[in-house]
Amino acid sequence: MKWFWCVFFAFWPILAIVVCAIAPSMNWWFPGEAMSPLGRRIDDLFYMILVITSITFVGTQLGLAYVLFTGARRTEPGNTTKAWFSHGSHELEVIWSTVPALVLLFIALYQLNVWAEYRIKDAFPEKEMVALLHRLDQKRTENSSVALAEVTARQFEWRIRYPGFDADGKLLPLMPDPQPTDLYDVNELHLPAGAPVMINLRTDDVQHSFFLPDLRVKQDAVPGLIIPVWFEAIQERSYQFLCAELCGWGHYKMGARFVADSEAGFLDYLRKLHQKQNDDGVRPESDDNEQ
Ligand SMILES: [Cu+2]
Repeated sequence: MKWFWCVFFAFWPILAIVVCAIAPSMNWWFPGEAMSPLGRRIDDLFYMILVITSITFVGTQLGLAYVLFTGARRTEPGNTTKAWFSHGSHELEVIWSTVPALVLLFIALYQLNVWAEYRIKDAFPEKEMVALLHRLDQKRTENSSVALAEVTARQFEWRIRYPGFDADGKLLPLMPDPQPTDLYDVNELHLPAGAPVMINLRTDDVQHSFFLPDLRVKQDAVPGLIIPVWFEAIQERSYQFLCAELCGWGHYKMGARFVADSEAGFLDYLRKLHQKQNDDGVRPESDDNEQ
């Protein structure tokens, strides 16, 4: 029976390692390659931590297997090795406290820059974002926001507000409060690809979470807060846009689309929204009717 338990406890870590090793080929891994430059750096951090934890895991499991099998062998009949008692080892305890502490400190310091760029507003690539707004020929004032859209989560949809156009057809900046010229859409977020873009994230009711898995962007939408979120899509295409917070019975309905357009395509999309929103549905009467 003792050999059964030895094999039993050695089997599960081996299975865990095998499952981890085949996970990428079975599609149990990331939802494809990261589609944003920051997402790639986040993946690199993930892999670095995975390597550290894998080495630790394999090491401790080998230690466990060694103790199990040698212990079981010493209870075999005919084995005269005497049991010995340990009162612990001060040196070992210092080592296994200091090494993990140093590893954690290293990870904490190593990821600081990525975290800052991702979350700290002062580290956002604001220059590049403003350059994009100039390319879009946006009418800018000194304090105008660099956000291109406001995304408001509510049970159970994503409401998107974009700035509209002035009388000359020039793109306006996004204002904190809704404007008569603003443009709206639901469950479809369009933004330019190939440059950092920022949105303002809000929620109307409970806590939701803005999640672009391909871009490795996830940010909670918290009642009462307006949270700036930036990202950069590498490719012009459509991406999954989900809610990652169980927000009520219709949580599953908050699957939406994020479409990364070319810069001209984005303006076209806004112009189409503008036309749609200003269309009263009345068609001019045809000449036949006039007669
Ligand atoms: Cu939600």
